[in-house]
Amino acid sequence: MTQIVHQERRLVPGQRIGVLGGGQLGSFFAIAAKQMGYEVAIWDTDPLAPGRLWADQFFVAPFGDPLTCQAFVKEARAATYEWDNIPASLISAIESKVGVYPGSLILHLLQNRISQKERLVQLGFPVTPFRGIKRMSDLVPACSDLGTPAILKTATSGYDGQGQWTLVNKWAITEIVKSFENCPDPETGFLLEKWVPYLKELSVLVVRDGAEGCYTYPVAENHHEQGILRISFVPAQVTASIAQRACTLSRDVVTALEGVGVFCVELFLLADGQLWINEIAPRPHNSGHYTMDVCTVSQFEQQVRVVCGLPVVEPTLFRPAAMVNILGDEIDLFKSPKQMHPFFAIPNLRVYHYRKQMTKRNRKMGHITLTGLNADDVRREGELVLGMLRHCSESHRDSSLC
Ligand code: AIR
Repeated sequence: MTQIVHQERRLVPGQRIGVLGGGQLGSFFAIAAKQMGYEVAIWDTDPLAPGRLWADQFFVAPFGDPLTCQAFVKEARAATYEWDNIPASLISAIESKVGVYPGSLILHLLQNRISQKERLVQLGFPVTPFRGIKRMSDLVPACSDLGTPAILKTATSGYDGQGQWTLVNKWAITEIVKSFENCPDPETGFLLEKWVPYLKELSVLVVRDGAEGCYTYPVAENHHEQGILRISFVPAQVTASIAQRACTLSRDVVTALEGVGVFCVELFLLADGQLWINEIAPRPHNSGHYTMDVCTVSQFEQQVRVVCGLPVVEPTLFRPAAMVNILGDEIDLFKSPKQMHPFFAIPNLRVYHYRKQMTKRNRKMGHITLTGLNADDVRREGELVLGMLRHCSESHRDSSLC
């Protein structure tokens, strides 16, 4: 795959930016872009994708549809994407006409977990021990080699905990081998990762314009449930030296990969203070939503700036924040005034409703941000609100059954 580098990117308000993907990340991008005077064309495969509500123009077609691709590049003066699974070949085709940030080469590299890890190792960055699994018959030897527990992830496509299995023992491995005897995608295969007894999961947003500008956001501390981000705190409760090392490592890796755009580097902090890279996403990230509430410039505005060739800037955090995801039918609480009021009565709380038409178990339907002056208080309040969300939706579920 080759990538044409478009040196000149200087979009002015009134011109249109193309976005591949119209989920919550594409929607927040569109809101930031429109606030800055730009127009936005969104392309999604789902006619009900929330991005349709914010876009000036909305294309619905499978990614790769040649006619839509033609129409898209006619409209857009530059483009970006909000989902790692957009085919890199489509980004490459768009790139032959207009600049896309991040480009097709880095997307191609990062969207396959095996090639991503191999490249990081080649560049000398610390990663979790792993094996690429091309055939299911490779799994048993790889498990004995790495040891269990281990996590099996599809090499491509999985996100938000989908396409991941925890292998705890031999029995689980045999079950997996059986269920994948007809491996759905033998071409791309799986990544097997040793389970790391980490202390904390951290993430750092990096914005890089490809020239001099490269900045990191403060480190976020993330707590997952079933592979899905549940709650995130900023700044992370780590020492200043760990925070600094996390930011330097994240900036270094995006620079080494020559990334241009907004990236999120997910890290594991081990008990001995080591930091290992878990995964890099070539886009804004769920753990960076706090930037819309407590930073001088949000992750989405920085993405607009990179795409339009405007200066990217060093972000400043005004206040600590906690971010709680609203998952699955928890969003139903926001259909009833009685259920919603207690949340809106909390003065330092904001609700973001993604307006997804279909509720699915564990689907990200919205999020809540809490802000305050004291990091410990915000952390406590974040946990309380998460408890409230869980408790109220359980009662709501029970009462709807009656
Ligand atoms: N997303 C992208 N990578 C990971 C995530 N969570 C965001 C993007 C994408 C949306 O989640 O905004 O469009 C897809 O969410 P869903 O609920 O439709 O699967």
